Amino acid sequence: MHVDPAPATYVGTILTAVRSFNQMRVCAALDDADATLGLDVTIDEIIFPALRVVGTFWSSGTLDIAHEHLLSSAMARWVASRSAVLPAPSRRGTVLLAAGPEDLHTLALDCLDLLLVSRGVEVCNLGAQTPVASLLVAVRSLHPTAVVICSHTPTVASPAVRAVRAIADAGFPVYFAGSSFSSQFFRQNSPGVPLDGTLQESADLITHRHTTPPPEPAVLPRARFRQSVVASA
Ligand code: B12
Repeated sequence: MHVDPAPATYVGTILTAVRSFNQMRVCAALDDADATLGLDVTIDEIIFPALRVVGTFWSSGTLDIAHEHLLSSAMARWVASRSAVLPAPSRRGTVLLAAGPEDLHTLALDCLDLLLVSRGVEVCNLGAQTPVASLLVAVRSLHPTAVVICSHTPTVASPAVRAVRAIADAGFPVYFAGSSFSSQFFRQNSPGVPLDGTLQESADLITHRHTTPPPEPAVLPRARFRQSVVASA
């Protein structure tokens, strides 16, 4: 009997690969997980937990920063290669993604990008360290149906909070994600909607609230089609 490995087994495989600096093995484990468990599960139950474990081991000194860099770049490479094989967007509405003005943490944003594109959504991803003024330039040109600001560094949370406020003031729906936005004071006094759930939930919510499916192809009932062909003959 064939039993597919559980997500935790893949996380274990990835951590072993990270310890031995084997980037190819990280990507191979992600390919295998994607093929057996699907993209949403691979991101929420394998990529995110692996990042959390490596982040914790790095801060406690159990792993070196080099291990974290190896995992980050392997994951970035895998996400980019997975994005490259997705079909063109089919839904109406563009979603704008950006990291906070001083934030280098882009991986979660890139994972959300991948999940949105896999649902047929058009995404414009500005990536790391997007200044507030530049964010506004993009917003005014693109007219996105929603904007997501992501920040994971509490020490640089203030500029990220300013980015959220600026988007709301410009009149666009704005969401925020990441540990920089965990302050209750910010949440109670600021516009914007938190994305606290899984990435799959966030991608579903944004897709359904802020984009629309492609129009149905016009279908002519068969009998009427035949009549119109006969009449025109
Ligand atoms: C990878 C990484 C890096 C990489 C980033 C590479 C890249 N391209 O993204 C690099 C090396 C650049 C980096 C740098 C730094 N990092 Co760093 N990093 C991480 C790590 C390991 C993963 C970050 C990540 O992607 N998290 C995503 C998920 C795993 O985070 P989560 O909080 O569990 O997410 C939940 C929710 O917040 C939500 N969510 C989170 N993000 C998102 C995004 C979206 C779009 C959605 C919808 C939902 C969502 O979903 C989850 C719940 O299901 C984390 C560890 C961690 N636990 O996050 C540290 C971490 C965030 N980094 C940390 C630190 C301190 C730094 C540095 C300051 C280190 C330094 N001294 O230079 C710098 C900051 C640089 C800067 N100005 O931004 C600390 C932050 C400490 C804190 N909270 O107080 C952490 C927590 C590590 C730690 N344990 O100490 N980092």
